[in-house]
Amino acid sequence: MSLTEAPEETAERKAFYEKIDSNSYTPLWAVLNSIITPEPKSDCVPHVWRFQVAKDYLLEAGGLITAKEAERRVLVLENPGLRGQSRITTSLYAGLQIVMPGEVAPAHRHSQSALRLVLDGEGAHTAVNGERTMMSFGDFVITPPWGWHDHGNSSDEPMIWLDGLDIAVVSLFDASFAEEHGEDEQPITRPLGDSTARFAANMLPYDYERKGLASPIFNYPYDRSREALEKLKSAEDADRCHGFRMRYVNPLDGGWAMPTIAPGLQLLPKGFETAPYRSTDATVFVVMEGQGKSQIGDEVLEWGPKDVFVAPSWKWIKHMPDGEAVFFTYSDRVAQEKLGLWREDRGNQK
Ligand code: GTQ
Repeated sequence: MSLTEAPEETAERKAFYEKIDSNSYTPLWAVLNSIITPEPKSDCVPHVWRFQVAKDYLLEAGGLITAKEAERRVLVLENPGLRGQSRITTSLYAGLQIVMPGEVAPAHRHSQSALRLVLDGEGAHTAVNGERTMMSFGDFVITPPWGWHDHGNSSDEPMIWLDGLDIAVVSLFDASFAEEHGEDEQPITRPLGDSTARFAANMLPYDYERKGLASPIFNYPYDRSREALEKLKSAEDADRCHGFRMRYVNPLDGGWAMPTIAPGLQLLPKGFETAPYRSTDATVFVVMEGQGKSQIGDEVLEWGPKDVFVAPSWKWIKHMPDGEAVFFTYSDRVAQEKLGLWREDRGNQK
C-alpha cells in the first residue's frame, strides 16, 4: 500500500467493490494513486497548430455557414489528448474565429471570460458594454465575464483572431450562464478609445469605483506592448528561462489583466536558447513573430508566424528560436495563484 501503487485486487475484494458500487460507493485505496499524484499528471499533450492549415479551414468554413447562423464561426483548437472536450489545456479553451467582410457575430453574454488576440486582417471591430474597439495585428482585447459582446467586420478582408476562454474553469464549478441580447449589435454609447483614455493613460477617473475583477482596459495594442519589450531588451540582460517577458496587468491593482487567465508577451532575442523551465500552468503560446523550435517534455515542435502551440503542466520547456521571436502567452497561472497552487521550477542553476 502506498501513494503510488494500488493494493492487489483479490476476488474477495472485487466482489466487495461490486456490491458497494451499486449504492454509489467506491474504495479510496483502489483510486488514491490516480487522484492524488506525486506530481502533475495530465492527458494534455504538447501540440502545434499551423496557421496556414487553420486559415484554409477557416476560409472553407466561411463558405459553409454564416457567422450569424453559427453564432460564432470558430474552429476549436482541441488538445489531441483531450479530444471532444473543447480544451487546449485542462482548464482553458482556444479557438480561431473568422469574421467575413460585412458580417456580424451577434451580441450575447456569458459567465466565461474571453481574450481576443488578433492574427490576420485589419479593421474589424468588437463591441463590449457599449464601446467598440478596432482590431489590428497583435492586439490583446478583453471580454469580461457577463459583458455584452458582438463582433463585426466592415473591412474588405476576412478577419481571424484567437479566442482564449476559461470555459473549463467555469464548467468545473458548474457556474455557466449565457444569454442572447436580441439585437445583432448592441447600442454603442461611448466613443472609440473611451476606455483607453479612462484607464490606459496611467490615470483613472478621480472617483472611479471598481466593477468586477477584469481590467477595465478594453484593448492592449500590440505596438505599445511590443515597444515595451524592445526597450527592456536594450536595458537589461534576458532572463535565462523567459528571455524578456512581461505580463498584461489590470491598472486598478497591478494584478493580472483577467481574473482567470494570465496573459503575457515574451521576446526571445536572436540566437537565445532558453534554459529549461517548468511550471504548473499549462501554457498556450501564440507566435507573433519569428520561427524556430521548442522542446516540450520529450517532443520538439517547430513553429512559425501565427502558429499556436501548447505546453502541458510541469513539462520542461526549452525554446530555440532561429532569429528573434515574440510569443503572446496565456495560462491559468492567475487562478492557480489565487488558490495557492501555482509552482515553478527554474532548473538547478541559479
Ligand atoms: O466570441 O463570444 O471562441 O462566446 C467561443 C465562445 C468565441 C465569442 C468563442 C464565444 C465566443
